[in-house]
Amino acid sequence: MKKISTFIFVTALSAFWGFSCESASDSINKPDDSAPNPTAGEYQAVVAFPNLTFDDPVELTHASDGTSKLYVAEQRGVIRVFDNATSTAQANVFLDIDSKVDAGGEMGLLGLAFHPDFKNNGYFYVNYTRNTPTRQTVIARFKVNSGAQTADAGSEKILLTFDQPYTNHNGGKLAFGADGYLYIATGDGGSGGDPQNNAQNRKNLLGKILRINVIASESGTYTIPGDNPYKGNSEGFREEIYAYGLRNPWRFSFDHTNNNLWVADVGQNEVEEIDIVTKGGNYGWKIKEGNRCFDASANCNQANLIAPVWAYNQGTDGRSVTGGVVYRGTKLPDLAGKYVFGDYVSGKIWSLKYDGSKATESGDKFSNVSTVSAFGEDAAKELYILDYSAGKIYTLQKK
Ligand SMILES: [Ca+2]
Ligand SMILES: [Ca+2]
Repeated sequence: MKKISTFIFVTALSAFWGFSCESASDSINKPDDSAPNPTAGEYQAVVAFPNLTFDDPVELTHASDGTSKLYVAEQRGVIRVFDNATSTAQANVFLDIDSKVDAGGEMGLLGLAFHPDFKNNGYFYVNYTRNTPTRQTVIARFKVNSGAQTADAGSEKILLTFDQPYTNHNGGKLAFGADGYLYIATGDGGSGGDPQNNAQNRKNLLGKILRINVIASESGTYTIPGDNPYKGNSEGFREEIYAYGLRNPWRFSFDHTNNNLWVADVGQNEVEEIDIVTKGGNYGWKIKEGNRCFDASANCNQANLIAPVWAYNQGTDGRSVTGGVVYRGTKLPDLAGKYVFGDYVSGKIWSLKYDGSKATESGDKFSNVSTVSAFGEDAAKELYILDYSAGKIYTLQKK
């Protein structure tokens, strides 16, 4: 077991960050059609599966296949599967690619997404940092064995690879949108301050949200969706790009009700931010960090940059945002339509209301979860919180 130091993870995830330069919020966000202004409540985090402990969990998801199974991705390169019940006694190994994954700091198995038709085709997709060659991100597809209890580690089809100039800022989340396309978060390549200016450079895949159309056949390839913003461009921009100007998008999710794409982008020296990402959008890094110019002495042309819907300064609230989900479950009606997220360093959890252009704090109170690495959902859209260091999965209860 390759235990990864929390310190390294924190340092890497939250390396540096900035704040000032007020800019008008972009108006292209779709209005939220959630329930009207739910009241604030008080919630406590409780361990959802007392008998289960995971090794550096970074993702929890399900396969939309009519079963009650949940899957947790462990950073070392293992996916475990278990029955979604409080009393579940064990989580079996579903896929083990530990031997090809370089896990440490922010590298490792970082994303897992099941094909929307997984029930019939058995395909799922992962994002991992491989060890040969070193510092290379891999987006790959695997297939379940018959019976669907385990995956076939030999079934790998690599869709896409790209080099990582530095070990940190690898993004890593994968998810299918309601459009059926696979969305992929990438970091700016790493180091601090994006020295290669990758996030603003549309000729590479770093510091982006990518969107591809996976081919669910034996070939395991992908095509570019017809309305990707740079499809067919003559400027040499990568056609996989959906949006750009991101530093280290650490977890994104879609609002099930209106498909808004919520992205948490980890700050550099001062500001953590939440974005609602739209096609072709430029989210500012490294011209801006959050709402302020990152390096005011450098060019800070904010034309066409989309401001975050919400941001917070580094300090007591934390210094490394972890993106969450817009709650659409039924057990906690007071949270309906609110975006629940956290900070890895402080363990603080918040909820935001969104009016279509701007998010505001809901006023809900939550107990902290230390080292919150990700939020997940089950088939009923109930919410889970992953504690990286303790390896525990939490859910929320109203006090
Ligand atoms: Ca990197
Ligand atoms: Ca930004």
